[in-house]
Amino acid sequence: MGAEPVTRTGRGRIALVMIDNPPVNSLGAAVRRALDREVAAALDDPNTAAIVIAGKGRMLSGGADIREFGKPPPADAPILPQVIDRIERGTKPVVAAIHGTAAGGALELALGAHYRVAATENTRVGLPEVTLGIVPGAGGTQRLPRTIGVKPALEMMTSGELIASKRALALGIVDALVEGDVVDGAVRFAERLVAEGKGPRRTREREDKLAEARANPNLVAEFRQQIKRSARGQESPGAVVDCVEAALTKTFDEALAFERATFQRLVGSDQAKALRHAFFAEREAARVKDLPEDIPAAPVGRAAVMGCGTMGAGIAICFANADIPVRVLESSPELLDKGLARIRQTYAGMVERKRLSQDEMDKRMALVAGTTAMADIADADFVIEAIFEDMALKKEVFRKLDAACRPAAILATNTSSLDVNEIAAATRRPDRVIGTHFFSPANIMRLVETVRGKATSRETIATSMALAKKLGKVGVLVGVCDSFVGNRMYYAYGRQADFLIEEGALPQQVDKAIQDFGFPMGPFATRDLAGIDVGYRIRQQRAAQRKAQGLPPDPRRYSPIADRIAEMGRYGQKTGQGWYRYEKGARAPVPDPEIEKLIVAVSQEKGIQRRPVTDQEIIERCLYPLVNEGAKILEEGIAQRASDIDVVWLYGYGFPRWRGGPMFWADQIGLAKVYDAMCRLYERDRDWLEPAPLLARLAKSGGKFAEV
Ligand code: T1G
Repeated sequence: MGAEPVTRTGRGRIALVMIDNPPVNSLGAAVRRALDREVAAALDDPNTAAIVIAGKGRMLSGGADIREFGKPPPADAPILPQVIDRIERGTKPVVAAIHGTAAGGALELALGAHYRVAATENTRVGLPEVTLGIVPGAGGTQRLPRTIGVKPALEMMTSGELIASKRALALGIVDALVEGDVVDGAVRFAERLVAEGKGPRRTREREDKLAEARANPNLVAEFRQQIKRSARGQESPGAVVDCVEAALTKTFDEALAFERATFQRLVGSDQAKALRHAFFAEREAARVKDLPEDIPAAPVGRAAVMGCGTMGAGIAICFANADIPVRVLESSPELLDKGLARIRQTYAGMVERKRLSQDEMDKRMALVAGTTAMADIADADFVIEAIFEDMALKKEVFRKLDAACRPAAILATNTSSLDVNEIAAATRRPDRVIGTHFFSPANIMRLVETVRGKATSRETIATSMALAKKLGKVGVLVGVCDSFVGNRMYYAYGRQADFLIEEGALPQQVDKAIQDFGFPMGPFATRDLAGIDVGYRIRQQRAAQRKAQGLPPDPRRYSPIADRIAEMGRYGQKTGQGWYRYEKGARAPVPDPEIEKLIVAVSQEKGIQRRPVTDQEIIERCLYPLVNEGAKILEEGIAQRASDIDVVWLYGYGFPRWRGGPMFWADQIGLAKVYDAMCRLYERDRDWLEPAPLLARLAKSGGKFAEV
């Protein structure tokens, strides 16, 4: 924090009140106290005709200080609503100067000002509180609808989206855009107000924008139904609707009190704690424990992707989206053309859906080149191999890349499970070999598991982690083991789903229980989406590898159902049927009696007496072994911290964010309960279910994964 978190200087008769609290000018107690003091002084100063409030550095402000939540507010600092109330009630016009980000309390502060100007470029405003499990707590649910209307305000606040300044102008959030320095622009705007004798325009008094919703009482009710589905169990979106409804039915001050009470109720809720955990966990994951902050990340000016199939094309798109020239290398002109067409189609689809302009598509496509000649990628700084999941093939390719690429180039493999150390050993630069495991579709999913090999250097790690951030990804550093973190845990979860349907459940019951828990999809629908043949091929490969090594077949419990479905040619959505049936052109899974018959037949073959299975048993049988595997991963040092495992599951598998991630969720349940359940499962089924020693220790000591 600067010496003074808020300063006041004079620009003629305009008082400039500047927030200076790096890195994001968060509105913590010291800032609120100083802001209140300086605004009061400016209002009292007879030489001041108007006030501009602005932020130093990168942005106006990232909002309230999230780290203060859950702690009693300091008595000697006003709460944000009090500061905003002083601004709004003031007798002199106040102009908020918005640049960079104005999020949450920052936008609420700006809405309490009488006018708002924003920098044209690189500016985003929004009320993302709902993503933290709360509602705007400083008047946002009352002032935003009064500024832009109820429907747009509901959409902004229940999505938590940040919008660019041009859209903010169109909606009416800001009164003017400023090309140059936003503070100068705001001062000029304030001077004009004074010259024109324009006084304060108090948002609390603006009722015109509420008229439409008042005339259409169904609007709020319909919106509440609409977001109930998308919220998937998260409470805060519905709470936002309640606060906006109060704007229509109560006086401003009564509704403000309702909003504050709602904020106070939610800020201490389990969902808000979990969402705050997720917010900080994502940022913590970028920190590598044994990597000093000063290890330089090498710039990545030119990239190359080896293989332009589904994954390779998706990865190439990530580079183009980040404005990094990328050359894709394929083994034949036909495959290259197919791969480039895949990239072009992806962008064309975005243009069609108005997610991207044609100009932007052309710009990004111009960054993508294709070749079949290895020599053409010799100048790349960072090369990602995304070819077939076969160790021999990968080692051969890495030998060639090692020979072709400049010595400083980093060679990364997109393998989802294979041993990065073995791949690195095929080169003369193992220190510059790393895993960058993207999740499919690579241009959509934000997670990248960055897999450090034994020989991977700290510079290579720093460069790869920085690249993930540059690509807009969430990079999580993991160690080498079979399937790293996400898929290794997913395997433990998927096995239990298979066994549950042998014992009495059906795919649709398991999927519904998992969806009701908050996942976007259950395991069976997910397999149909990914393609059953993918898992089938990997299982066949592993069985063949065991045989080739002279090992006996894997003795652990195994369900043949998935293999049989694959052998029926039912690969899932891509063939119109898999675990479910799909009507032509539709993606909604329809339970298929054929599959139920197959499942019952396997239960009989195995001599399993089918029985009713409860949803609670499904959750425990699928998710506790997932947590148990996470505990083993943590203990083996494959993940740096429990919260990293949470980040993998939040961004790679859609674990409900308002539950914080599997390890946070288990801590909330209590590890003794999870451990006892694992002991019972292990007692009955043995198999992979032996409780992890770390889980046992923490359960007995009353500890949490978060403390490891
Ligand atoms: N409070 C505390 N710390 C924050 C913070 C905040 N609001 N925002 C960021 N940080 C920390 C972050 O943890 C990181 O710390 C560093 O600042 C840089 O962040 C009353 C109640 C503003 C768009 O939800 O979206 O207002 O890791 O890496 O990429 O109704 O931060 O360096 O130790 O993300 O440039 C609502 C949250 C709060 C916005 C900047 N506000 N922040 O992104 O930097 S609730 C938000 C962001 C509220 C009111 C309610 C982003 C950013 P460290 P960063 P960035």
